[in-house]
Amino acid sequence: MGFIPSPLRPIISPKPSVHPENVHAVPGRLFVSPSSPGAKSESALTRPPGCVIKCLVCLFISTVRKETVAAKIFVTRPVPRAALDALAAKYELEVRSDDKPIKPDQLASACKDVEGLMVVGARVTEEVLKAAKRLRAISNTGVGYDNIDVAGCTSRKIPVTNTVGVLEETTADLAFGLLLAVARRIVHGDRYIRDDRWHHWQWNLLQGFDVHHKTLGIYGFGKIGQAMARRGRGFGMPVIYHQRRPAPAEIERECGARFVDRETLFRESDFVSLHVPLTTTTDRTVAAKELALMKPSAFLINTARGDVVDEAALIEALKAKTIAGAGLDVYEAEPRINPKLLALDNVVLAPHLGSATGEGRVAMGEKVVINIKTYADGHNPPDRVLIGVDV
Ligand code: 8YV
Repeated sequence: MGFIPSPLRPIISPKPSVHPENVHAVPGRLFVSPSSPGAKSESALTRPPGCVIKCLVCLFISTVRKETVAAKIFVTRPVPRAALDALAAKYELEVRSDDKPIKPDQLASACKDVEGLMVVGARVTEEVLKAAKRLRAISNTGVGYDNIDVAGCTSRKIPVTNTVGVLEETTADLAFGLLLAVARRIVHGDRYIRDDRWHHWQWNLLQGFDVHHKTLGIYGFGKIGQAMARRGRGFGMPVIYHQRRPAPAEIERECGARFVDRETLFRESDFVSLHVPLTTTTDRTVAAKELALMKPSAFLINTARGDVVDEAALIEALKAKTIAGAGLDVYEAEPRINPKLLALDNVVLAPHLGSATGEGRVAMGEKVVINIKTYADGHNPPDRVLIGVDV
């Protein structure tokens, strides 16, 4: 199916291109219109694929009225320029220039007359969906989509996409980095030097734990878990994993990983790395019981979601040294960090940096563009999130 015109937002003569030179520098909102007068009218953003007759009528009406029509997309934060340019060539964009979370009521009011929503670190709640009467598609910039009321979107026939396939290796890099940092006390060492406390080499100075050839346990063996397994293999680590069902044999072979039951994973691993999505079943799935199964010399690494772990139980385990330490990138109430965590010496903390590389961000932006354009062109977007499907 070709493009489908929008009956919703006629723009009689598109404004000239207003490409953001530097979206971070623009106060308030930045409005970007389709960049060329020939910009195609859009699209399935205004109607789900299949409404051919209605759309042909719309095409007729808009042709007769000699109007160029563009779907409007709201972008919740500044994203890489290339992605904005690509979208601005076809759609009317409104880009929020503030790189901070947007409040639900502000998002609700920003979404009132948009057909597309590019979500960057924002929550899409029922309040937002209720207000966004024209919304036809949501593209989430991230793999996890627990920030979006997918059930509410599904009941309104609003497809949701994520950015699968571009940030798994990047996130696994950070997970393995946290693992090394906490086991080998790299952050402690850095602090030690900066505090001007290093005056001579010492046998006992900042002794950590070996990583190589230790058992790596992966909880959640999706693409990030698999990328983590490959890193472990490079360090000569036996890799075990758990998820609801074993992965296909060829994936196990390629990652050198062995399926074990949940209890074995916590009991036998020297490092447990969490890679499950946050769902109602994984909410606080790592609690006192699981932590009690772990060896006193074992470490917990969490780059998944803070709510996957019962943080109070983790703090207790770290305090009592029933586990050796933790490397965390995500938190129950982020960006607020429990002060008890800050007081602990056996934990390395990162501020949700899993996908935070220049290359990663550009790739995420490209993915969003592909998803929006594919859907707008009347096809199923490649990264469509399906409700009830486990990652
Ligand atoms: C995102 C993430 O950058 O992809 C994910 O699931 O956690 C992050 O890397 C973040 O969610 C903002 O969209």
